[in-house]
Amino acid sequence: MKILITGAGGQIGHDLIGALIAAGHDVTSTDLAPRPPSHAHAGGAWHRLDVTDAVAVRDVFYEVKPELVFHLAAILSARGEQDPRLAYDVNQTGTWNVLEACRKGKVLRFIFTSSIAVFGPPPSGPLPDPTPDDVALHPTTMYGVTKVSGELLSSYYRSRFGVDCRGVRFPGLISAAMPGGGSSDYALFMYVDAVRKGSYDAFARADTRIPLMYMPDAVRALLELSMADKSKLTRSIYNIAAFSPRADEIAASVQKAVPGATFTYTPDTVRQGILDSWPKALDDAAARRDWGWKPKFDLDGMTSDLVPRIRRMLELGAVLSSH
Ligand code: AKB
Repeated sequence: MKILITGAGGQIGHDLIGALIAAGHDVTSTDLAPRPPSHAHAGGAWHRLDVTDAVAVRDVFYEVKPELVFHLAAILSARGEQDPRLAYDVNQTGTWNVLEACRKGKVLRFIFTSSIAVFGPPPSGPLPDPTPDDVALHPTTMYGVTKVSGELLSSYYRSRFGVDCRGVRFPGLISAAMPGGGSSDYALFMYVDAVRKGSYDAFARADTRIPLMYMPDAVRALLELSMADKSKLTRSIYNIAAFSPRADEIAASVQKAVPGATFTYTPDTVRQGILDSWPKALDDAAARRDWGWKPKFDLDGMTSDLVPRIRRMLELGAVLSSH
């Protein structure tokens, strides 16, 4: 299948490109930035593309003629609060531009990557735990606001124009790749800094608990949803879940693989506020029922697979800043 990915230079693109190419697809990756060295192995074509530029988006779609689009381009929650205007432009206008290009280019299927950031505490009290697909959405960040809008636009383009739009609400994602401006990044840096420094001062409290997922499961979810039988799908956007550890439970898991690693907790007001507004766990019953979603990795399974990969990544000289 001819596939185009937006925002391919980020953490998800790093693993998604390789998985799609391994499955035999013809992949064109696009991003504002040139192909990063960390993605050099992935293969396929690479186009520079600013999703806020409607003409550029239209031209790339005209040239590539994709049948399936994975729309990953986004400014994440923490960075979005530093620059809400940029988050609005990339996430809102960018999604509009890509959906318009899908409509005009007769793209068969569009995959939207939403997030737990669409949720926020309702005025009536805390979110249900676990949080189901259908609750009133009260996001607290510009990232969350634009993800809600992207979900609604996806449903609109599906019913109004027949573009087969589907999507998942991702938990915080963890992998041996550069994260970019997320509030859930503390979880990855518990691994990275434990390996490279033997200690990590987390920007979240020890009792912080949000849904998390290991990247191989996240990429598999995208592949499975994108290939699922349309007649089985009862909705366009699905919660998906894996595990929901407290930060100090992640620390205990890391310590099994990196003995002696120590952790301290110095919450950052803005990012802690964002983390506290998110669900503690997600109910993903609809995804399990409709397209057979099931995660393979639990926390300790992820830890044993991830730590050697982080060691390799650091040996290869990746530069990651913890804050
Ligand atoms: C973020 O922290 O902003 C993202 C997300 C949970 O969507 N990783």
